[in-house]
Amino acid sequence: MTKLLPTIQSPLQLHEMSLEQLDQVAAEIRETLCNLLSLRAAHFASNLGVVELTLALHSTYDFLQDRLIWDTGHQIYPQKLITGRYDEFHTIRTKGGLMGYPNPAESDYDLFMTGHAGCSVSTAVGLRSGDDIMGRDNYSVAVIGDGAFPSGIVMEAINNAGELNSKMLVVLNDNEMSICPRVGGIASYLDRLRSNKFYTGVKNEVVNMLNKVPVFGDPTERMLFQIKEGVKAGLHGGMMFEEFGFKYFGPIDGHDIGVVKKYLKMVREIDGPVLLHVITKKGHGFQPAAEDPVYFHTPAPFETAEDGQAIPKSTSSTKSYTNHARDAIADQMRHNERVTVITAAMCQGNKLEPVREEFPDRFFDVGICESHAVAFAAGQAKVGLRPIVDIYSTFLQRSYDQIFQEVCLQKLPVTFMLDRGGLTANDGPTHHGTFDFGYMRVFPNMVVMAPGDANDIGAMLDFSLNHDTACSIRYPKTNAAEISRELVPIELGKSETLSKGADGTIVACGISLQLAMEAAQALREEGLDVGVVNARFVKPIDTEMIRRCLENDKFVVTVEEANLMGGFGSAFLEAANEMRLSAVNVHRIGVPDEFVEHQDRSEVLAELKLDADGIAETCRAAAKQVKLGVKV
Ligand SMILES: Cc1ncc(C[n+]2csc(CCOP(=O)(O)OP(=O)(O)O)c2C)c(N)n1
Repeated sequence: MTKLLPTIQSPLQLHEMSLEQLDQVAAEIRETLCNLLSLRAAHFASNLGVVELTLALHSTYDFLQDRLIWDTGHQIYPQKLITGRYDEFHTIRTKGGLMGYPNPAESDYDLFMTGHAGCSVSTAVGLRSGDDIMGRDNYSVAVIGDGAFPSGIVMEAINNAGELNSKMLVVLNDNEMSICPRVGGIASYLDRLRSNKFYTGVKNEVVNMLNKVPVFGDPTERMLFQIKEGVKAGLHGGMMFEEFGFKYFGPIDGHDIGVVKKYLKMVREIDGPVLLHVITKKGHGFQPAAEDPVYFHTPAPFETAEDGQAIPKSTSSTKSYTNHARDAIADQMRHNERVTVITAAMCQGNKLEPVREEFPDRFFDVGICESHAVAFAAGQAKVGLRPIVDIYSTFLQRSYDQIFQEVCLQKLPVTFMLDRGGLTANDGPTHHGTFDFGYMRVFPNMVVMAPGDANDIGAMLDFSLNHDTACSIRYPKTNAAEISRELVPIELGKSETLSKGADGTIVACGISLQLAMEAAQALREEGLDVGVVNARFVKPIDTEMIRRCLENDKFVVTVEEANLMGGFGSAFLEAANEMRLSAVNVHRIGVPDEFVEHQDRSEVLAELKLDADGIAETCRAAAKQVKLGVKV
């Protein structure tokens, strides 16, 4: 059979296709996803789950006129494949290749660059409002998963859309999963909508009615009748949405392109906001992913055995920072009953499953609700607990005001374990955790730390849980080195000097420590004597160490996997200025004031001169500037 997918340059071609042809395209998309994504870590199960939904949307509407926002953005792959990016698809998540999230620079079909969950409905309401003001007669669609749906901002958007009576559609893609099984009251409500016989009856009634109407060229009168009946039927289910001014339809089978298309055609005729509840299955069409969607959210590269099982190609034997953090948390919970741990839907990413099993009463998955997670932790801290918010650095940005008001302003001892701090590589700009030094250190009552190696992480957690204000401990996604040395205990605002150098010092903050040591070793072999300091604290910063460096060293290089603006190096310069010490020979390496593209970790470190070679190169240049006679 001739393949159709490679011939699709524009989704408008889908409008001309029969349901059989659309089903064929769906199968080809699924095959393409399975072939490529087994070779490379990428979002897998979510994309397999929205193949038919994507085709139904793009074959019914024209999203160069209409507007489509995919919530979170990780399920954008089928859209990429049908919007002129099929030939480049093999480059996805590689340097210079397609991004693993929507990217307006790649295609006009990707409206916003997203990767954080929860904002699609707000954006769609805004698009609708803007298009209304501009006098455009188009349609605004948000597709949001049941995991993202409980995010507070979704409620804010629904509230607003109801009041504006926006002519728009929210497609609720209900696959019963966030990354882990979804949690909370809204999840239970959706379960009831899915399973209640009455609603199913209503659904069938509507489907039967719709089945009488041909997909193409419906006579207007029949369509109007159908809408009226549909609205009536909708009133019986989804009351919660109806109360907010939405018309609710569903649940419908999101893998049946014909059914979804019929509903899409129908709801477009309705004035005011509509919620279409679509049931899909994560991993649909690839058995191992359908059976274990948690693992297959972003699986490591795998091979498919003859019996259909997926076998990971390699596993790392070195323990990651995430695992060290998890073990340190569990250890603290074993010894202190006041310690709790809170995750915002990232139990799997933070490897917290064993903690969830061992301490079910002190483990809280609050869903994709970061603001709530932080305010909730503040409440627990107020009454005497020692909560740990275990969260990705980039997602904590969603709770900035709660860190300020609920935690710091109240001087509450909440511990923030910031995972994925630093450059997260192939995910790209939406996921790099490089802003946290800057955004955390500005708040009074906040201590900011970064472990230099695996040993530091447990010690820092122990320090934090015995400290009387909030503390943030940030560490990267990577494996954790164990630097052999006599361990110096963590002391507030004190760095650790690993080696002294007659010429200069590299002050490394966090993950860069190991690379700084490699750079120093290489430089020593060239005759440049450079010492290495493990900064440990961004705040309070070690002013004694800074004074010592600036008074004795010919140059200092600060290194951090964080934005230079507001980061550790900035804090270093501020402290120097406070002490009225000259910092002209201080050189900072970190992330410049721009968004960093997706690429492999080694590539991004090299690009930003954050690898051992880059650190050494900066030291040589610094030495040359102070005329240390080094060949550069
Ligand atoms: C603000 C935010 N918090 C956490 C995440 C991590 N995350 C990525 S996908 C996902 C689950 C999303 O579930 P759902 O909305 O149901 O979408 P599906 O995977 O089913 O497509 C989570 C928690 C994120 N992307 N953004």
